[in-house]
Amino acid sequence: MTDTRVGIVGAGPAGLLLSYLLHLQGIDAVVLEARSRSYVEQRVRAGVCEQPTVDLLREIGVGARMDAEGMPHHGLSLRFDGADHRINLTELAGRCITVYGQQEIVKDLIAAHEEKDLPIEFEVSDVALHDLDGETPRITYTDAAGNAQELRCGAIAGCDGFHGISRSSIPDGELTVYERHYPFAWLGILARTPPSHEELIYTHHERGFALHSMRSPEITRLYLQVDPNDPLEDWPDDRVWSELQQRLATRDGFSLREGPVLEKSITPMRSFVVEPMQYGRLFLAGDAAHIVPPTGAKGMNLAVADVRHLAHALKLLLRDGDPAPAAAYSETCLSRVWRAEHFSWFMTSMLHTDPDSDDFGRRLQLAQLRYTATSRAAATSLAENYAGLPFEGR
Ligand code: RFL
Ligand code: PHB
Repeated sequence: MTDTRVGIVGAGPAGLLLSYLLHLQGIDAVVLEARSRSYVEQRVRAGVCEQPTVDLLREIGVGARMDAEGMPHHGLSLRFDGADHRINLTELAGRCITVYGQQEIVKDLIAAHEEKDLPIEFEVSDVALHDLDGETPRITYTDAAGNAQELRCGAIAGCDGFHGISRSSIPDGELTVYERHYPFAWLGILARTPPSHEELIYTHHERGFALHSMRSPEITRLYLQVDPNDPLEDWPDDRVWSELQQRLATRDGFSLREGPVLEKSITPMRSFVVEPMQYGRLFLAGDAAHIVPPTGAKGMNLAVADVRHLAHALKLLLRDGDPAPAAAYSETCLSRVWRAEHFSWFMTSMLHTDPDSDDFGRRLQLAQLRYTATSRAAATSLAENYAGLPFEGR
């Protein structure tokens, strides 16, 4: 049996950042991760960091590589009716986004742990949570060497993503689930070719949504709306490129660069929130508590906002004996979560082609797109949400 103040399940952005923030506040934590270090460092996911995320990473001293290699973008394009309509984020919202891969943030946080000798255990299994409603909850697990282990904690953070065990360790009847499924999925590719445009392009097309993004001056990231039942084998590279070419075409002859496909996967889209995000001394953060469809680029950014609150609340609970911020954790997080849920649903509904919609619905989408592109008020609303609303409180 080992003692730690906080046991953290999951070494994604939520778990790693929480552990580091706790360390900076003098609170011991141990991170337990089911996968290997190389797996979590290679997993291709988010690309867009909103301004408050960038500011926080800088403030805590893990932003050096992001500042050197990340790409600040001051605008984005909405592409519809065969033309681009630029939203100037910096002018409208006074802040911008930085394109920097989630796995690069994960690498930077793991390196920061290594430098300070902070514990992360990779390749653990059989993780189970116990005594959540008492003051010393426990985590049992099998370590990478196959030995049974037990961690006695002051609090547990469930940062183990949508498919983790933390949320389902909460007794039946304690949580309310709010969710919505969409009749489409995203097929994402990473291609070895320079981006074809200097900014992100969110495209609404009758054949379906498409997104042009990037990871570096040499690597392009592209997404296509596909049927959620499509097997990946139905999408050989030449079909992906042909579809991207058709959807991204403009009246003035946009040219999409093609190149070798380095990674390809299909992600279903859903909106999901549990309330409350805590039970006893277990606190859920990030995808373990909520999922947004990726169209608003909010999932990782929400995980960052959650753990920023959680680190502060746990410091007060465990170091200063003040239980109030921990008791209010869920309520504090949920107002930002629901704002992001709404924004992500809004972007998704405006930009995708809904197979269950009708001509009336399609006209409404175009009316919304044209309004967003031409009204400063509507564009400002998109810009301030997309670039990230300020963290409120602490
Ligand atoms: P993660 O990243 O899923 O990490 C959870 C970790 O927990 C581990 N785990 C366990 N460990 C121990 N025991 C168990 N029983 C465990 N079960 C699971 C897992 O191995 C994993 O390492 O959750 P976290 O930290 O909450 O982070 C959330 C983000 O990963 C997610 O919200 C974003 O990737 C969403 N997202 C985007 N977010 C943005 O902010 N901006 C974007 O541009 C953006 N683009 C995206 C996205 C997600 C996408 N996909 C693939 C879902 C684009 C895509 C295509
Ligand atoms: C990405 O670059 O992976 C990306 C960009 C914007 C999104 C989602 C994902 O909305």
